Amino acid sequence: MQKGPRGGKEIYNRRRKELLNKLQGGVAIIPSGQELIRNNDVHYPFRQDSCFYYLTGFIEPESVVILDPSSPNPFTMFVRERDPSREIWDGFRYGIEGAGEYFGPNKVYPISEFHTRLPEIVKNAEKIFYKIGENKEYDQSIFEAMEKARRLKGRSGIGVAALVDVKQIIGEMRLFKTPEEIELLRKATEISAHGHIAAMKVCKPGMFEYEIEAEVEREFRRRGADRLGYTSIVGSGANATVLHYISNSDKMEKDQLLLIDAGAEFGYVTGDITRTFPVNGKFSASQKKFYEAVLTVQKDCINFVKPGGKLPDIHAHAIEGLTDAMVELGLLKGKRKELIESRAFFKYYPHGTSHWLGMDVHDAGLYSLNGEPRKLEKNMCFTVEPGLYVSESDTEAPAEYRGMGVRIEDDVVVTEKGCEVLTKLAPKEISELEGFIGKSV
Ligand SMILES: [Mn+2]
Repeated sequence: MQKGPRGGKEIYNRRRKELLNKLQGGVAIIPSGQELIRNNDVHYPFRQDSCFYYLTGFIEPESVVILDPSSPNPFTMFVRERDPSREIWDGFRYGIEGAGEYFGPNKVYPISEFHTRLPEIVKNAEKIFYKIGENKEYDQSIFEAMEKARRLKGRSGIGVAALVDVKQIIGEMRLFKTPEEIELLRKATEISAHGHIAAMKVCKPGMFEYEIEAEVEREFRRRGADRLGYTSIVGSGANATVLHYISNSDKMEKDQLLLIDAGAEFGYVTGDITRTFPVNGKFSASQKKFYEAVLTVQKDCINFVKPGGKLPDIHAHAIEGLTDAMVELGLLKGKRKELIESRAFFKYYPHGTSHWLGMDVHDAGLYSLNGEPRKLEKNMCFTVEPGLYVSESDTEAPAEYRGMGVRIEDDVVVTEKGCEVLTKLAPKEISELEGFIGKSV
């Protein structure tokens, strides 16, 4: 086993230094992710909390990081102690010594001492940087420690410290990707694209959605993905119109479209790709018309990405294009402007066009600054994912489009003049798709 944080200590050291500079007058308390019981003595697979990982590269649960810029020991870790009997079952732990040796803290304590040491940690802080609501036990300890610190100040009249959401501050750091983060994103999105290609190749009428799901995820793992970035959506026919369809349990019929929204996580960053294609490998005339409308809009939106642009402008662009398509396809009647003002388009395009992407599929970072949508800057990473969905029961829609759902999603990173499409390996042109589908041998 390779010891220490992935990519070496330096990356995490740099991130902590940057955060420490933003914590003047305060102390940050950042707990690890929590192990969750699924049933009885079985846990859900553990994945480290993204902010905690971002600052440490440490992947064990039951840990806390303290960052205190006013202390001679600005970086403290609380971790699990080594436990040979538990390690037989659960595997290696770094313990106090290992965490100290490999992760670079100034001080390390056993996690069992966290609650008793906390009042001392927060005693002089004017601000506590913490994320409330993720762990009730820590919430309680921190409130109690803050109250205790106030009481220790006697009749001074000084109130409790201010509580600041540390995730917002770390989120702003995470929003701007460094070269090594972009490299990881390239890898995660490349693996993700290969998963989609693998699915296209084996797809045949009569297969079940879960077989496609298995194929996508097999390819992810085969190529070294750590896990999924989110639960895979594999929806054929009208299931594609259910935005978060994850049961993936139906049999796929020859005249249906199949929508796959799946992304691989690699090195704690994830891809997020959606592709839609005909189960039998050949677009029918109506499928083609419907699909091409979304594809044209999607490509236009990508061309629209550049520094200084804004996500709401890209979304507005998608809405305009898709509303025109809705009229063209006979889904709506009227003028573009009115259909947008009345939000009539929302019936067929009920979601946003983009979200930040990174360690989390819906990544951290503010969308607005001072009440205004923020400008795109170099090294921001996000998705472009317009779609069009017609409910099966929509008797107002032309019969040929009922139960049809198409979404096309790519991941982009903003460059000097435009953007790099990280997911370009995943086919989306009709001719390309038709060349791949069902061509496994
Ligand atoms: Mn997405």
